[in-house]
Amino acid sequence: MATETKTKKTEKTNGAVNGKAASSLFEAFDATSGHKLEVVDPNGKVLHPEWMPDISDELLVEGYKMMRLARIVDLKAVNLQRQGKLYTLPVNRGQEAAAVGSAMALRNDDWLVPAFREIGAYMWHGWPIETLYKWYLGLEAGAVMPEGVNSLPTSVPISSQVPHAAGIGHAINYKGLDQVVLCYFGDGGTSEGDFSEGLNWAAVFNCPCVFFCNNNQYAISVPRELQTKAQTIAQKAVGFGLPGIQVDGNDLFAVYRATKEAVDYARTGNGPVLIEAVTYRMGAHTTSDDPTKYRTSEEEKIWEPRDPLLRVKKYLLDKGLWNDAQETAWEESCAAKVDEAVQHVVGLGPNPIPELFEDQYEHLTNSLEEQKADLEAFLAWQSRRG
Ligand SMILES: Cc1ncc(C[n+]2csc(CCOP(=O)(O)OP(=O)(O)O)c2C)c(N)n1
Repeated sequence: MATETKTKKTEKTNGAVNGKAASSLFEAFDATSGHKLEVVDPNGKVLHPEWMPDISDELLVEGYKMMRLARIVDLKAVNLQRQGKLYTLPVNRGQEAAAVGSAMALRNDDWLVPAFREIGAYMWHGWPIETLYKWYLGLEAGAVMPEGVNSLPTSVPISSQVPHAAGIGHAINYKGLDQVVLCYFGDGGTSEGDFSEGLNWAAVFNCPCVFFCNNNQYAISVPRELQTKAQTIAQKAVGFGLPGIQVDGNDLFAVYRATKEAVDYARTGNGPVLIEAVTYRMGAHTTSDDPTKYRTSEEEKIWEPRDPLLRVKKYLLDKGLWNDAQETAWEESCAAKVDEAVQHVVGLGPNPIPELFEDQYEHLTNSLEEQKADLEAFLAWQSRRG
């Protein structure tokens, strides 16, 4: 049964894998062309109307509102961490267009496979704010999706989620469904074996996966130039035999256009696509990192005016789709929502010890039993010491 499905799919889509069914977008921005898809400039002016996505004003405003909410959730989390109320967390500032613009291209029943820096994508796809903060607090509940939200939890081991995404795509094919998987990872993630294994599997078995690389210029302190000798990350698609496209990751319009096209391409049986979103991690890698050790303030200043929120806001203001009073009202309502979630979550305290261990296997392995006993002994010693 499985082999039959696989054979049919491969026959049906061989042409597409060889590029014949690639849409004009993937042809114009072929991964080897050196072209990057940009639609709107940092001042909110349309640079390339020919690539403007088919997007309603309402959807655009919703996208902007989600980006703004994501920024507020992120800043609040960093503040709380600085007060010792949350643990180490990854900072999202600067990557809101990449996260929201890509998730906007999904259907509700599609699958989201996040890395750890996509607050806007999580929320767009249905993760409650509370769940995000639970995860930042190290609670097991922060990794449990509510009923009906098709998403894996946050993945901290770099790129380990990529083969999972390929596996979900394979299951979708096997079941004859028409869902798509959107899987995120960073530029550093593309150096991992899991990245290659996942993309290769998805390509060979024609899985409906969109692989989305947030190229935010650094993997902790390692700059993109030391990560790979490839000219672009999008180029890596060529070796796997699938379309690859580089987009301005700070441009909501470009990200949405490319992801929507990739999602449609994957959904209609053509197999995976690799998108490289060129963006910038404006904050630190995590709250325990000090970026002044490896990058300059001059570089940070170059990226400041390219803030992804500014560009959509300017576009919306110019078109009369948004105004300052709406901005203030939205910010206030976001702050209230975030405060409510925080009040609920921060009072919950740290994970109880058994929960850290009990969801892994039906019966704890000897090694986990030992780890649990060690942790209990350590905590007992710590509390005796005061
Ligand atoms: C398999 C694995 N190796 C190392 C780490 C430690 N680590 C955490 S984040 C990170 C850098 C990731 O960089 P990138 O993939 O570019 O994503 P970004 O953090 O920039 O979003 C590393 C090496 C890890 N979490 N998992």
